[in-house]
Amino acid sequence: MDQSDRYANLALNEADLIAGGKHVLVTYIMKPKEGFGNYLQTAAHFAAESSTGTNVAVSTTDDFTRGIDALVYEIDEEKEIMKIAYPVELFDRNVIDGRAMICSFLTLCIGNNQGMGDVEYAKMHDFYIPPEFLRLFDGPSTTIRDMWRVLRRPVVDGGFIVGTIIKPKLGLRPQPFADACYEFWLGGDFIKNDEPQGNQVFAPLKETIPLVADAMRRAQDETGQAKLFSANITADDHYEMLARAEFILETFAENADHVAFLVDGYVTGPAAITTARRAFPKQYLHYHRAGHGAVTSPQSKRGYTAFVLAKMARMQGASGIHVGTMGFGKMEGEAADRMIAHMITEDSADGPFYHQEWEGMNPTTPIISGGMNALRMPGFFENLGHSNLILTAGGGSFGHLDGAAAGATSLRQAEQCWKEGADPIEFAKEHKEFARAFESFPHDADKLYPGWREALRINSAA
Ligand code: CAP
Ligand code: MG
Repeated sequence: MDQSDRYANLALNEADLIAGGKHVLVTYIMKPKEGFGNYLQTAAHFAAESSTGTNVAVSTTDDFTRGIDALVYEIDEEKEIMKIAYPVELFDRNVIDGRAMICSFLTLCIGNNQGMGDVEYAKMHDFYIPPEFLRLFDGPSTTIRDMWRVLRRPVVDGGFIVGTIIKPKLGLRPQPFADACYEFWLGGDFIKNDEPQGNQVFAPLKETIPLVADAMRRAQDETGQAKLFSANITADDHYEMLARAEFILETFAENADHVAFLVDGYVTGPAAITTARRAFPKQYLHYHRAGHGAVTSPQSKRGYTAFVLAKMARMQGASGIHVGTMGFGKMEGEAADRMIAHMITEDSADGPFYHQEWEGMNPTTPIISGGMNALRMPGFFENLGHSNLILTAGGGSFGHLDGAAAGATSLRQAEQCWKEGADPIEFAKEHKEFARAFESFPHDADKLYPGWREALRINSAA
């Protein structure tokens, strides 16, 4: 059935829709399946399935219903671009407080339409939320400023938070785990649980956490600096998340404000993020995104992009979210991914298709992770243009020849090197830990800084 007379209106103008403030706008890259309708017909069917319709007309539809149809307002068949305007009335609101929810946005805009028989593929690349609707999302309640305050840094441009992930990913018993924390904290600021670490039988949470809290106290005494820990509270069950979080806060006691909660938000979904956001509004909420590549990878023609994931995370209230390493680390990504970081930190930012005004919603920190070490950081900062972020380097810290504390120091020096605009090889001559990073990660050193061996006299010293 051709529904394009009802679910498409190509006369609508994007600027007018934005000025009107009554529609959520979404851009997809969509390809119809061969043998079905033409591009506009498939697009219209897509809009119908994503809002008020189905594949046939139903007798219960009335004029009000038709007033809240999603409408295809722009197509570019050549580029496979399809843009749809969704009236905000379509989206579900909480009974308890009238607020909006990301799961409803997902259910409609990237829900059933992902399995339609006449669609070859469709992937969401960008969306725009009108300010009056955006206001109804929680947004972050704590930000990197709260971490900077704990670290006793300036609350504006407080800079680089040097972090790690305790490695190995799994297989440390409580004491070795806490020992690894202590060692890193002698040089670094922030430790996160690796995402699968929770309450395994060989490392029960109720044994591990008290040892980590003790390691934090000892490292703080030793260094005279505040330390931070991002504790994984991810679970299927809302009550389990609360139980873990409460135990952790109670155990860290006087250091409870040094604790962030890590929630794996892609595998658990918006409900788990919101549980943490609403139950513990004073804790920094660390959104880890394991699994997201299944839908966000550039290889995937369905789902949504990493940009979309990050923008949704800010709306949900993530204090920080992993944004990849923009081509400088081990995970998929490219330099242009800095757009993701800008969209979640700025108050007014351009996405690939839409400009978004956040109207004061708190920012979300870009968390940089995945195969990073001191040698890769100067280029990374140069590409991004600032260093107000959290870096977690597992291999880059625990893989340093002189241990995790030296690894952490080498990362801090990498920021200094970039800030001073220094030549990394020259800088290494004056900074031991940074220099030892060259020897620790020689493949990276060869690739990024050819000639380093001679310049740092590595061979001649041997
Ligand atoms: C990094 C990490 C993170 C990835 C996830 C890992 O460890 O802990 O989970 O960064 O990717 O297990 O790989 P390394 P992303 O520092 O040792 O690489 O941040 O892109 O979501
Ligand atoms: Mg990990």
